[in-house]
Amino acid sequence: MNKEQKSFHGSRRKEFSRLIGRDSIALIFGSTHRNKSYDGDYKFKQYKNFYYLTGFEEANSALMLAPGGIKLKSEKNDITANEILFVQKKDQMMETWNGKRVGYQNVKNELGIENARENKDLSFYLNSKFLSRFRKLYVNLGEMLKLSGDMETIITPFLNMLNITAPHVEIIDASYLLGTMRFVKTPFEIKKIKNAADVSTSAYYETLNSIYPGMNEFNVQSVLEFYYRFHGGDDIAYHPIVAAGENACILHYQNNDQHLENGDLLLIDSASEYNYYCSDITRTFPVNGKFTDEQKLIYEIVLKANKECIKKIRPGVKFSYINQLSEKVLADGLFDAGILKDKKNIKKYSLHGVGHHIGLDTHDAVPSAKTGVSDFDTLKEGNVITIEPGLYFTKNMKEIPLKLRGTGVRIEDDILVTRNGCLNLTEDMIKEVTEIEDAMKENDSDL
Ligand SMILES: [Mn+2]
Repeated sequence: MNKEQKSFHGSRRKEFSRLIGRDSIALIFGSTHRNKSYDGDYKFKQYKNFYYLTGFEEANSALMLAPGGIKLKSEKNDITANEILFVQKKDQMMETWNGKRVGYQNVKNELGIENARENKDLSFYLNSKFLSRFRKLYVNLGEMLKLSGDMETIITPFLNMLNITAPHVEIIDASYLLGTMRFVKTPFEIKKIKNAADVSTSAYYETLNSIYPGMNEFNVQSVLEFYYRFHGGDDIAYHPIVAAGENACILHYQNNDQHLENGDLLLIDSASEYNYYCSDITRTFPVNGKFTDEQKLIYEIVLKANKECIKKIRPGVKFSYINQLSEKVLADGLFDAGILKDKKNIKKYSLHGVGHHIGLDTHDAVPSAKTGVSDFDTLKEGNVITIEPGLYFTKNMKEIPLKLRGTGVRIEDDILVTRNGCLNLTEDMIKEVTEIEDAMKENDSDL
């Protein structure tokens, strides 16, 4: 791990320790392998909060933070420790099959975390006698309950004795507090999100040139994902939506297995992850390279909402205001076009909110503005959010002009809130009607 990354994760541990205070202890578990079927597992993915604090990608690990210090037995003298990483034991055979393990002796050097032990030593601390010395225990409880294998074995006695421990130490899920930290991104994180956005952007351009009527949604998906990986993206940020025609009206459409019909629009909501950070992009293209007049009308209304919202983003502005603004632009646009008779009905066609925070998670695990806690509704420098207005008309909406039924349009960008305004991290992504039509002119089905 390079110095910059060590310093980022170190600063997160320091800040989290400061927030929980000297009379608290925190235990943040990393993820374990998850079985897919028989003896096959899903590709391993670290828990994002654990990654945030450590940058460590091995399974079966846990981080203990004790801002007030705990005594740790050492080979020579006992030492006072503020941070301990529990990791897998070195094991020649396991490493031959599944890859290298860092080993606790190398943690300080590799990761910059002061102390480390084997994960089985965690048992010594997971009991009432030890934990009762603290006023609060912060643990990623929701994730802890999903641990499997060796880690599940290690935590089971703790869970069984929870009724003995809990009256003495207040047990708190750490996710909320970590979410308050993740709300504002550091320059290190912004670079990663920008990287993810750049990988996605390149892939969209390469894919745009190979869309034509008759191909399948999964053809488009595969070209995109080929280029994510080709450009160094290490995972998809979320299951992609590649939805032609009316499929675009299913917000979390999963199957991506229908043919692209001449004259339909194709909605693509797909993006790459990069070093655990997500981007989130949606574009809507005409399958045959040219928008119909009706499609163009709807597309321009959504594009206007997208742009008007982005224009307003700066520190101090409320996310809920941006949401209202998006609805207003969409409602006004449809009303002026004679499609919407009563602006109050806009939600029937706009369906979802204008955006969300992105970061380690695509829908970033930060406190929700919707709870009405104004701190998290007011945008701050370092927030990264999506702006993704959309309009959706299903085939059974009899009140909508026939030519528009079976159409969904969404345009989504990733926006960094800067000191004086904002920066569109996906500004290189094509989104004007004429640009899209020009870029798709050369497409043909000989590919
Ligand atoms: Mn999104």
